[in-house]
Amino acid sequence: MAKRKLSRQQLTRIRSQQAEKRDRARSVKLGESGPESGVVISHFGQQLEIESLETGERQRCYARANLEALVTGDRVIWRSGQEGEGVVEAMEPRQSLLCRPDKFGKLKPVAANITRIAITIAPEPEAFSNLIDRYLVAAEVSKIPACLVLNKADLMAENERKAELIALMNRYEQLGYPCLRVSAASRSGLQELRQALREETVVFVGQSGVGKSSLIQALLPEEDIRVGELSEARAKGTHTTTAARLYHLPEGGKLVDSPGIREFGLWHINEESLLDGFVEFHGFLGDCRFRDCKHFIDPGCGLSKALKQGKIHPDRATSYQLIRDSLDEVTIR
Ligand SMILES: Nc1nc2c(ncn2[C@@H]2O[C@H](COP(=O)(O)OP(=O)(O)O)[C@@H](O)[C@H]2O)c(=O)[nH]1
Ligand SMILES: [Mg+2]
Ligand SMILES: [Zn+2]
Repeated sequence: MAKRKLSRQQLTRIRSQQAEKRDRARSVKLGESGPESGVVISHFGQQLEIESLETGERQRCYARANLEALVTGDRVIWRSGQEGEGVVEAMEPRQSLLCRPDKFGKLKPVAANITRIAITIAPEPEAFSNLIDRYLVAAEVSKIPACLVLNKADLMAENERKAELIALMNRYEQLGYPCLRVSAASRSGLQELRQALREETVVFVGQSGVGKSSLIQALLPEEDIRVGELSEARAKGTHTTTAARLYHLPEGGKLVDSPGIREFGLWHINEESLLDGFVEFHGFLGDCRFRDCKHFIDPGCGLSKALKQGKIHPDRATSYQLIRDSLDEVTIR
């Protein structure tokens, strides 16, 4: 059979059909690229900023409607797309979840997969062990390991409570909470702090004025963190909902920050879970005479006995009772 000769017209048509197919294939690749692993950096209303764990590329995406509310730090499966048209398909199981109440008192998740809560204290404003214990209870209840960061170490030399503060840090160290001494101002201890955070996803919590913003700024020199501003207080007053944001620490590790997270505290605690936060009490609970013992008050209390024997520190016993008495005020039911 003679080779069929194509007319010029036919050739043109075939060529354009092929080009069309190629274009379509390319656009399919762009619009429907394969699923990737990602992490939620932050969110803006309905949209999420996703970072690819494979390429580091960031894109604003929508989440499939059937997903539960995603928060900063969530690991996701997503597909990139044209700008703003990427889609989050699924959420990976969470290792941990930090929650706080919204303005209606309803608990809302604010950050996922946090691995370390850095409770920040300073020589001034004065560090009350009662407040530290509140943060510790909240951390234990969330099942997130805590550590203590004593900032403003440069003010220690002339501080009249220096010995007290050192003893306090030692006590927490003995309870198993790593303690670091740093100064955002003189930059002492910062390298140790960076080192300690290299494998972590950390949040800094603590009372206003201890230097959280200053520390975060020191850890993230490229970012513009507002230091010395009453951003927390202002956020509280106006119910500003500043979404948490995930930052990469230059030497490894991640940091999640928002005014709401810094206030993270004792929200969802009942008497039973309060005991979770006092790790050294656990071994003595079996010694209480009554199953529903009101610890340190009821006769035959195992914790009272341990206190008398010096196995529980008096400050922790006092702290436990103070928090228990205040639970009705702070618990959001
Ligand atoms: N002396 C000293 N002052 C500090 C240090 N870190 C922070 N400050 C100061 O403490 C104040 C509160 O700091 P800020 O970072 O805003 O605290 P935040 O409320 O915990 O975020 C500011 O005036 C800071 O300049 C430090 O290491 N040493
Ligand atoms: Mg601040
Ligand atoms: Zn008891």
